Amino acid sequence: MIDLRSDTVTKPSKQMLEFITRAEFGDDIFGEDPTVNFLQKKCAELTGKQAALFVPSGCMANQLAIKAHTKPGEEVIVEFNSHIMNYETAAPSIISRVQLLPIKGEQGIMDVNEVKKHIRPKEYYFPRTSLISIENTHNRAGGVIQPIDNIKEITDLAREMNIKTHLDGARIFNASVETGISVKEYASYFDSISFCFSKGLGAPVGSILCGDFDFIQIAHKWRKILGAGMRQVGVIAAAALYALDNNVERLKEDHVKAKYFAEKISQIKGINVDLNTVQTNIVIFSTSKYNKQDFIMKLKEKGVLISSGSYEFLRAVFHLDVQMCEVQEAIHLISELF
Ligand code: TLP
Repeated sequence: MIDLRSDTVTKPSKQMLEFITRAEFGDDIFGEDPTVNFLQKKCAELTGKQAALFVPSGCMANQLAIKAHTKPGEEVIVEFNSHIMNYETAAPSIISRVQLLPIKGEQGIMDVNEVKKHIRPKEYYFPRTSLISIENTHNRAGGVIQPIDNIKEITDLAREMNIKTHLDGARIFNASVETGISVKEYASYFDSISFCFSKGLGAPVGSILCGDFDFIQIAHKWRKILGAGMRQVGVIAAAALYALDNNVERLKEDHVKAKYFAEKISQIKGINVDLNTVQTNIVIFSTSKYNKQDFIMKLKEKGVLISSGSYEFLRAVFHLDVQMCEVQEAIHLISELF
């Protein structure tokens, strides 16, 4: 099977598994896992933040950020198609008891004036806007990179209005290798940043949340409350370290595969792709010939797995477990359906 459903499907490589066997472990509830401590320190340095917290998933990282930045009854501005808005089971309403205010962006990119319009005035009957979150790269928009000037404008506005900012940087390394802007620079505009080891970086599990000491202290407590205090978790932190040391630069190869795939399928009559959105490792496309689920099924029968993106869109994601020859094979098999 050629699995293009997500970059989360990657399996740990032999070298990664060997690296894990050489790592040292301890009980992280006592703060004694040297591998976790090293990973957290490394990520804090990498993002230029005071501290970092290793968590099981990107969802947990985002939810801990919302919890630590807000109080119940407040409001969080997110983009309409963001992961937090769509794929996190309305967790902000459960865990943080806050309301999300979605703003429709252009390809996932919010306009600063729209954001400004939606910041609540101080009248007592409004909720307080306490957090703005930006997703970079933007998953549902097709791996779109948030322009740095736009990030600066929105985060400057937030600071002026005393509003915290969070970067859902699940795929921030994809943005960074493509633009040459360091993760530290991207992070510098935000109060907190999360990113995932379990996506294009190829680790089996894990994400990290970075921010200042007080913020991470609250997140740490809430990680425990949510039952994700982990013990000899250096086992997976080691995989994350291996991923950081070995799998960042190669993300560019996934972008080449995605762009090649998008270019080729855009030439098939009956397939629509907006090539402008294909900036990193995700391709969002649609077809007028098939209904979405039928297309996914037919392609599966041929040996290619893709997923359903948002609404009418289909999604193919490129990662380290899909080789260029498999990309070509997938294009060939798709073209046979037309
Ligand atoms: N995205 C997954 C699915 O949930 C859609 C995927 O296959 O792309 N932020 C962003 C921008 C994400 O894309 C994801 C996962 C997360 C957060 C959550 O990460 P996990 O799955 O580790 O909780």
